[in-house]
Amino acid sequence: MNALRVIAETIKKGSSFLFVSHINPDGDSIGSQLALGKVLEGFGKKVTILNQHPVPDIYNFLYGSGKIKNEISPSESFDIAVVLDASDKNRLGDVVNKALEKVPFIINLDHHVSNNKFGQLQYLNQQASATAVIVYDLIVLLNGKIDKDIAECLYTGILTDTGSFHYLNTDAKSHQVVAEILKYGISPNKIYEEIYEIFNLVSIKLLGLALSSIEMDKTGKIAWMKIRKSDFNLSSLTNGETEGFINYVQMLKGVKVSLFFKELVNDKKQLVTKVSFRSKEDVDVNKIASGFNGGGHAHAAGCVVLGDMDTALDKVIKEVEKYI
Ligand SMILES: [Mn+2]
Repeated sequence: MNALRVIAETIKKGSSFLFVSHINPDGDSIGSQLALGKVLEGFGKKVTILNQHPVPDIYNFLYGSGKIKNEISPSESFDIAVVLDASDKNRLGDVVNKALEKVPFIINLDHHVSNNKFGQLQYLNQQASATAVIVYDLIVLLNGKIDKDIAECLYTGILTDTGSFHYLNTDAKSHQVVAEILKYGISPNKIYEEIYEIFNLVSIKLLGLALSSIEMDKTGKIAWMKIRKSDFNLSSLTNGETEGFINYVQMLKGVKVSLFFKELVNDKKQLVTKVSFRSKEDVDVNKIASGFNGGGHAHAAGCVVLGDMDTALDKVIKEVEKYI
């Protein structure tokens, strides 16, 4: 039996679920959690969604986003946990890992190449452009009822993980799923505006700063932008406000690897630098990011390097040069 079918059968038997995903949640992780959550609630099941970090403001328009928790009472118990869009338990954060300790059964649904196959049941499909594509197939297997809210959540996952349908992972299947969910009356125009056109003033100035920081190596094949912690202090920013910034680096002609360095303080109060990678052609940035305990996909990946921006920049660029 197909692994996804086994997962559907298992889910049918459960009654209380904990849905979790990676730290710094994005459109795919949140959209996938909310879509599957509403379908299971339609079957009368109890679903609690928990993430380490809050929903970025740009995804607040999604149905149910206000119900996503960042902590839960230790007395709560669940039959089954579903981990969506996370390659590794370490990517879930302390709060989520603590909550998972008490759940007897874990289902792992993901599309990252770097997934390390944790959990009792897994459905790992690297071909899927987004976890939302996998969730769509699962909903079909469950005979779940899709409505406009669910369709918006799935669309958001596919839209953001394909970079608005232009990344290399964009394929026929992504468009087939989108064609199906468009039947529920969602507006691609409205969703695009919600996610990409609702910049606030601080965020657009930050983009200006990031753009003017762009540098290139001497080969012209590696380019990067950066935002320092001192820039962030301009205002309290959520992660969503730098969404899509890296695409501007990728627009530079001849560039094969684009990087975005963001210096910040993590939950343990350490100074760290978050690095996002994008690549073209044959450069596998998942491999490079994995060398820094990160990962992702061949053409889009990320990692977090302990220490300030300059140290991280030096280490990461040196490593990228080996792949050019
Ligand atoms: Mn994803």
